[in-house]
Amino acid sequence: MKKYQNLINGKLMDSKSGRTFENRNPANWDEVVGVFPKSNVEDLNLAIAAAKKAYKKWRAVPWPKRSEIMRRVAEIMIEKKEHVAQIMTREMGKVIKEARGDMQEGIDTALYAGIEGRKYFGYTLPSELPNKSCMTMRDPIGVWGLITPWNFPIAIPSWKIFPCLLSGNTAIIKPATYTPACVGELAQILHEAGLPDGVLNVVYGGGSEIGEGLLNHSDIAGISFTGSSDIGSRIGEVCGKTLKRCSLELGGKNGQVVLKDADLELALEGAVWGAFGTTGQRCTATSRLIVEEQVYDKFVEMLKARTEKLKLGNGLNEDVDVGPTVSESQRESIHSYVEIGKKEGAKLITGGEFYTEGECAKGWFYKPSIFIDVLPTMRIAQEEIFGPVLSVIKAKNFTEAIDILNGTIYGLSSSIYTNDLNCAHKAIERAETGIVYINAPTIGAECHLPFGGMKNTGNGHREGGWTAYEIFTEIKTVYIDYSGALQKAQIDTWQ
Ligand code: UN1
Repeated sequence: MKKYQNLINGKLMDSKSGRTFENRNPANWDEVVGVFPKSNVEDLNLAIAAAKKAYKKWRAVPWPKRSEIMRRVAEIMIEKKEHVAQIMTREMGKVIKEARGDMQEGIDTALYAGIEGRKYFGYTLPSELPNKSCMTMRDPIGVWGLITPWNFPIAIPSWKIFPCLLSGNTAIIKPATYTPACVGELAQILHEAGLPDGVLNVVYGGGSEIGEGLLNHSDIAGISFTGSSDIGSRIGEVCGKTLKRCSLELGGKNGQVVLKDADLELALEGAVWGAFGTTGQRCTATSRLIVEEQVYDKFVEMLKARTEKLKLGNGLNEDVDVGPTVSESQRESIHSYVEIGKKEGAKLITGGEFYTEGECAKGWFYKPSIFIDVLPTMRIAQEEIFGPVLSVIKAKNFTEAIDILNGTIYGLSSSIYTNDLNCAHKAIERAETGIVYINAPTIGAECHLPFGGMKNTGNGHREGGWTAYEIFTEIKTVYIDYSGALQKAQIDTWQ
């Protein structure tokens, strides 16, 4: 068990409140992973003041120099990959292979930031008037509040921290209370890499105190949040009122479509990985499987058999496929959806209960669960469950499958398995999701491409790639008049 402290202005410190909280291993609730300060508004105000002070100097550091720090971050993350991956598995349960992948996504994002600082260009444009030039450049925005979830404890903080800081902003990060240790390790890496004091501050604590505090503080220029649509909508409301920049990455109800001509073995591997990888706790997880009727019965049979082979257990064991859910309350919430599904008349063909074999009795394990004969209107086909529950829906044909795919309030990720080129292209055109996969599962986005969703999944921003830098910067338009005379746009003519 390790004691973590807030990081404010480059110094590690306890909360002024004197309060602490623990986080525990969801695979073995007896194990305390770390103890963290339960911060209050006084801590937060100190952090915001430090970030405000650091901003002036940091924004003046040339982009390529800021970029060099990010490259160094990547190097240290590579050295510490296994160490942090082990902490991650212990603090939120994902299996060790996936924890390494999560860390790798952070490394890739840092490497991307390590070159982006040398190539972040604007536009140059001609002027309507002679002896005048025009261009655009990008400015940082100020002090950001970064509020991150527990399901990708390194990757998602990395998506926010690196572009935010590389753009010349400073920030306060409030990590999820289930996964504070990973962010603590990441902040330490940033400081080892030479990040100046106050540029990134870590304040641990709950959403109602620290999240709300960030949201309502007049010195915070922007909020970047990943989490539920309910909280996101509240954040958007306050940011709208106070005119803060706001980027929201919210819920999903992602569907995988399997058409009659698909390679069923391939579609099967995709469905099992998409639905039960990370114990279904990804915003990109496959939550609905939409299967064309000609192959429905066969595919359901294959799916049940394959799912029942998955090995549950402590994610630190290399041969385990599915780890625990993150907490007791998360498991309860997942189970309540299974009860809802049964009441709605869907047919549960496997799972639907806690898994308590041997050592697993000490953790929050839930059996991978499949409902078949689900109707698109049922709650289990509409609401985000965030757990290992897959709803299988039968579709008459391609057109109906795409209608079902699009028939939710969310629009993050979708997947279509087919060997018919025309269907693949039609699906790409019609899918109302920010990410579309052809012959690949709904999970597995790469850090150099835009990541985000349509409809209630967000508010139009895209993390990842170059688009993340659009979130964290303002465009500045510059006109340079070298005529030596007053030239009036729209009034003077060139003749
Ligand atoms: C998330 O689920 O919140 O595409 C992020 C994926 C990962 C990121 C998921 N690279 O599944």
